[in-house]
Amino acid sequence: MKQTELNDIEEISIPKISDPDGRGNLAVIENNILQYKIKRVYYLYDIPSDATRGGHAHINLRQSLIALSGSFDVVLDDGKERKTITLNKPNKALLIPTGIWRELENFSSGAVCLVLASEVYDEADYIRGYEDFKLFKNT
Ligand code: T46
Repeated sequence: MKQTELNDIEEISIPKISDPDGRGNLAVIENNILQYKIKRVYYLYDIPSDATRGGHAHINLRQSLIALSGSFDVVLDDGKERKTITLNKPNKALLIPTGIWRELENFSSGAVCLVLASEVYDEADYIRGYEDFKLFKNT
């Protein structure tokens, strides 16, 4: 399996249609812009501002995170380096490949995180311990 790194994380612009009559925006995900078939959709909401979600990596799962409403920070770690990306636009998707540790924090009031996943839920796909993740990455 390819050893992924922070450079493999992509921020994808979701095509947006602004209504010419002032009725707002419509964003559409189609034509394989996420580069995988979506097998599962879930979302995080009503998250206390001091809560952290995530805190794990995936072996086979790829998924894209979208701040449908509000904002939150995504801390990303490839075993060597860390970076933080703030999501706050409903037409931006953060595509996280396999083998990247992620933590979601600093949720604003009313934030909703939509997740479009490449696989159905499988607990066996999770690496939930950071030391196990370092072993997995051999770093
Ligand atoms: C990720 C971040 C952004 C299910 O039964 N089905 C599901 O599809 C999911 C995602 C979770 N669950 C169960 C498993 C746990 O008993 O829901 C409970 C909470 O799951 P977890 O602690 O993994 O939730 P988060 O928000 O920390 O992580 C989730 C995803 O699991 C993860 O892949 O990247 O959202």
